[in-house]
Parts: sequence; structure tokens; C-alpha cells
Amino acid sequence: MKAAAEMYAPATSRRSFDVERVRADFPILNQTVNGKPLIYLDNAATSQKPAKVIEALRRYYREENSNIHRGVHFLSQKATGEYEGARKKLCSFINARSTGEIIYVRGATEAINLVAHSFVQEQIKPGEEIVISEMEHHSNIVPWQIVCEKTGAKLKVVPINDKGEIILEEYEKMLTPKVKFVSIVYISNSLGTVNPVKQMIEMAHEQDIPVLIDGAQAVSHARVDVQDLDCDFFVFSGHKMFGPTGIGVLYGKQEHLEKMPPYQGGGDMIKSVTFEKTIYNELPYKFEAGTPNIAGAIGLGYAVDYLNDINLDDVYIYEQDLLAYATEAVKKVDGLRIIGTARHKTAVVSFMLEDVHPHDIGTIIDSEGVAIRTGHHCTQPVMQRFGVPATARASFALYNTRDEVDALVQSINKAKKVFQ
Ligand code: C6P
Repeated sequence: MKAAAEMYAPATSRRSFDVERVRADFPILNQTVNGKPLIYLDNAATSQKPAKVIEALRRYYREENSNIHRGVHFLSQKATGEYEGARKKLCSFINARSTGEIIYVRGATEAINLVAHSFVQEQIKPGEEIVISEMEHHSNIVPWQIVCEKTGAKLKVVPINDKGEIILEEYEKMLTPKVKFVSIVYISNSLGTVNPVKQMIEMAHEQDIPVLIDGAQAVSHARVDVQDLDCDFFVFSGHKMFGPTGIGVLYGKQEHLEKMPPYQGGGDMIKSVTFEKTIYNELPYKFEAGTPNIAGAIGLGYAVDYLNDINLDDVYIYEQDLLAYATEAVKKVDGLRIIGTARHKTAVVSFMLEDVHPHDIGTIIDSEGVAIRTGHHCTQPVMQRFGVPATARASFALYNTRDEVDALVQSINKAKKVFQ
């Protein structure tokens, strides 16, 4: 079985990564905040958008706006072509088998709810179990609690160790015949841990248990291949991968999607309607009721182009270096404790500074132009696990630099002085 590091290790970088050129693609970075150059380190919450994506949205609304799949007129055909073209790009981006396996949704949250409602809730019986981990985002906890409330199923939680890694022995023990579904995060948004999901999927499949992978924090940091992972479902949000908000993807194996009932009813998800009987549309349209986020999907297609041009293998190598640099730099701040020290991490540094509340750190840091997130990051059980009310979280993306890390450290030191 492969370890997470092997799964993530790309072939050697094909060319050098020019971060200044990358930064020039993101107009928002070129501004001052509170009189200081903006240093945006809140990428796990949402990433910034390259000019290519912004321009695609602008062009769509200025020149192409029209409803899709409904008109024979020029604009409708054009919008439909772009919308479906983006689906093709997404299909090859994650290496799905066909575009029928790519369902447009609002984001990772909606995708998980769709699977909970139309796949798990449909089949699970009282006393049967759903397995998640202790490091899940609320989006990968609450939908399962709702399913359990409605069906009498039970939620089982795999514990994590003090580094913030899933305890695989506990996971293995939990995979009993009672378990009917596993839903696990690929990369933790509050700890940065990269989970060995390929191995975890294999372990679940040995017991015939289907697996959903929450890839919300994965797709902008490393290459994802759903066929290689062999996951049953994979979800992600466009806005965390340099695309627009309000658009995301549910990937599902066709064999599952075919059997699942629609999540919502309405226009476009039907082949024919009479009062006696409605025939549902084929995949993926069966799950896309109503006028969708057309501009969002098109913009997301341009975000995929952007990532393909830039090469995610190079991004991975660059960000690993930046994470190592940032980890060493913040560790030098007296009294700072990093929460989440897994062996395999991506670009997140969550920390506590003595007994200063993270919100206070965030406010001081903001006055220096540095944007981080403070709070529980929608992972309250992680905060409980580490015995903290909240953390300060710096999360990096492909446009961040070592100089920005230095500025972060300076501003943390400033916050420290204020509160001493
Ligand atoms: N995490 C963060 O600041 P949506 O809101 O549907 O786009 O994504 C939800 C979600 C699901 N899974 C993981 C691992 C996530 O990180 C998120 C969103 C943001 O960390 C906002 S809370």
C-alpha cells in the first residue's frame, strides 16, 4: 500500500516555478490594505482569482449571457458550448471516466449533502454505520448526522493522534460489516494533514464499503486522479481552486449515480413530464435541476486551464518548500505552538500564541496588511481534540512567497509585544 507521501510525490519539476509571474496573474494582490501591501494568507477559506477567470466572467455577462440547453439561438448555443466545455475540462482535470460523472453543484458542501441524501440515506438501515474522521469539516459531519437522525444509523468517528494524523489501526478496527459508508477529508483545512486516502479507500473496498473523499482543500495543491484513487465520490469547490464562488463538482462513479434518485426536481433534469409520470434525464443532468450557475461553471473551466498551464506538479513542489520555510520561521517565535504537525502536510500553518486569543492576533496582523483566518475553521471537533477554543491559521497558495512568510512572522512578533 502506498503512503501519502508517495501518492503526492510528483515527478521532478519540469521547469522552475516563477512566483513573480504567477503573482502578476492575480490583480487583487497588487493593492495595499491598512496602508501596507496586501499579504493574503487565507487561501484555505477562498483563493484569489487570476485575470483569466475574471475576464471570462466579464466576457460571459457582456457578450454571451444566455440560458443553456434551452435555445436554438446563437447565444444559447454559445453559452451551452462553454458550459459543457468546462465540464470536459473538469473531467480530464480529475481524470473521471466520462462527463456524465461530473455533476455541477454549488460547492463541496452541496455535493456531500447530495450523496448523503440520494445515496446513503436511500440504503442505510437502523444500527448500520457511517465512518468519518475526527478532523472533518462541519460539511462532512452534519449531513451524516442528519442521515443518522432520519434513519437510525450510527456515526463512527476515527480518532486522530497528537500530530493530527488519522490513527489507521483504529480505522481498520472500525471497518466492520455494519459500516455502509466512509467519508473522509483528503487534506484537513485546519491542520493541513494530507490523509493516506488511497490506502483508506483500499481498506474500505476490501469490505465492499463505498468511500467519499472531501477534496475541497486538495485540488489547488496537487494533482488528483479519481480513477487512481478509486474513490466512489469526490467533491470540491471552485472558489478554493482559483475559480468563482457558487460552483463546485460532485464526481461519482457512474454505476452509483445511475442508481441514485434525483436530489431536486425541476427543469433540465427531465426527459419528459406528464402528470402521470416523469422520466428523468440522463447523467449528469439528472442532478442539475433548474438554471445552473452558468457563468460560474464557465469561470471554473478557465481556472482549470490556468492550473493546467501552470502545472500542479510544480505548484506542489513550490508549496512544500514554502511550507517548510514557514514552519521553521514561525517555530522561532517564542511561545508559539503549531496545531497540526503531521508528517504529510500541505500549505497550512495553524497556531496558538501563548494565551493570546487568535482573534486578537488576527486583528493585529490585519493592521499589518496580513490576512489570516482565526476561529474554529468549521472544525470544532478538531479544536476540542487539541483543547483550544480556536487557532490562527495561515494558509498558502501558489502565489505566496518567502517574503510574505517573513512579514507574517514580523506581524506575529508585533502582536506578541502588544499583548505582553
Ligand atoms: N473550508 C475554510 O476556511 P464550501 O463552503 O462548500 O465551499 O466548502 C466546505 C468545505 C468542505 N471541506 C473542507 C475540507 C473545507 O475546507 C471546506 C471549506 C473553508 O477552511 C471555509 S469554512
